[in-house]
Amino acid sequence: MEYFVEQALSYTECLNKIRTKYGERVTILYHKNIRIGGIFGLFAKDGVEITGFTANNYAKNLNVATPASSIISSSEPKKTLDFHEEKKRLVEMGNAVKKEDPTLAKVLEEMKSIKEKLNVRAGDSADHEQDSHSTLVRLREALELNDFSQSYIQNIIERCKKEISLEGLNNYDAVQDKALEWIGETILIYKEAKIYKRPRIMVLVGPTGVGKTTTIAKLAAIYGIGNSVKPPVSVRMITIDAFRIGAKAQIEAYGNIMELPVSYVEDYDDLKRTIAQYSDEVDLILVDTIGKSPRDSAKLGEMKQLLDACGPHAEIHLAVAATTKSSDIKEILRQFEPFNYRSVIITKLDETIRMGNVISAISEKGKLVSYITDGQKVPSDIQKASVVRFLINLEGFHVKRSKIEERFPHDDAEQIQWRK
Ligand SMILES: Nc1nc2c(ncn2[C@@H]2O[C@H](COP(=O)(O)OP(=O)(O)OP(=O)(O)O)[C@@H](O)[C@H]2O)c(=O)[nH]1
Ligand SMILES: [Mg+2]
Repeated sequence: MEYFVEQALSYTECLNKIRTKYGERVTILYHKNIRIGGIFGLFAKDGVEITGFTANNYAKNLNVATPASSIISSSEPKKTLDFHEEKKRLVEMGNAVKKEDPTLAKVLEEMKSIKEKLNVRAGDSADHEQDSHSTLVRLREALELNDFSQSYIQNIIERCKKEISLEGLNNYDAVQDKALEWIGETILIYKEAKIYKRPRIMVLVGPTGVGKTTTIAKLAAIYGIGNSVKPPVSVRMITIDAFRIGAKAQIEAYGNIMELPVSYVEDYDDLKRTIAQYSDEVDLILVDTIGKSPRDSAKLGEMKQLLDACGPHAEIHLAVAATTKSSDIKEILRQFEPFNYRSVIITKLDETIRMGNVISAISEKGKLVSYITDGQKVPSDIQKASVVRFLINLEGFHVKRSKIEERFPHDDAEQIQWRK
């Protein structure tokens, strides 16, 4: 097969030229009117250009008659077409095009890539259309207002695009309700065991000044005083923070108010001995620690070794202030990982109206939240963490409380029984 492009002053003249040059069995692809001759665009005449290919090889290879409409003339008899034969030959022909006419093959490749690009653009523009939908723009703004991390926001937006139709996006309230539900699903709540091996040991670790000691005092009160669903249990407080000025006085003051003894320990052996001594007489031991910078891994390592004295059943909980930046919270969650903490206690919720930073970090790291504290008052400013509490605090969201409570029921009856 050979492609040709021939020009002449008329169509008939061009056809005759082609017949003379290539014979009768040629296939015409297309013709167009052109200007022929002249110098610098002057004196040119109207003419015709015909593009086609010689059909001899094609017909010979196929062993069938080339369609009459495109062949100028054919003297050979037509043969019956076998389907499989033809398929095979068409494939061969395609390969022949590639081999014999690299220019045509290149043009085909080029067309293919343009087609692909057009398809991608079509996809892009549909995506863009959804992205710029007023509901998603508004939702993104509401999430940003609450300090959610960009990756968290992106996940919510992508989920909206995937799970809500374009028509559905027109209903902002419904989309917002869905988004709230999805946010709620990412908040994992720590569930207390129903039965603990006595004594239950709770240790609080965390960065400096987040409210560990205050929270220890609040916990001591919750468990020591008890409430309508939880009978009081016998509590002791231990601190390994007795040497900093004021630290001892602070926890001692709480101990005195609640009439709960406080012990001071210096090292591993001391801690082990004190716990062993309390084991027979108390239900709950609360251990307060010295705040550590998450960047000081040497000091964190030392404290980890000391806390090993609490034994394998001790529950370590990490206290983090709600006022911390999302990226810093993630770093804290990571640096305290060697302590194998069971939950995160979010403190100082009263000091911020934005909780997206906390929600993003804990959910992206898959951590459970046990308590939230929202004030300096001991013991009242502490609550068991609940999804509802996080969601109703969100700024710029119209939260239907009853709907949220129904979706994320809070287990008020959660009660701790002590195994003697
Ligand atoms: N607003 C507010 N302040 C709190 C909360 N919890 C603790 N605080 C205050 O935060 C300050 C530090 O509290 P601490 O309990 O001493 O903090 P800490 O983590 O033990 O500090 P270090 O032992 O120095 O690491 C105190 O002034 C507390 O009254 C809270 O939930 N909200
Ligand atoms: Mg302290």
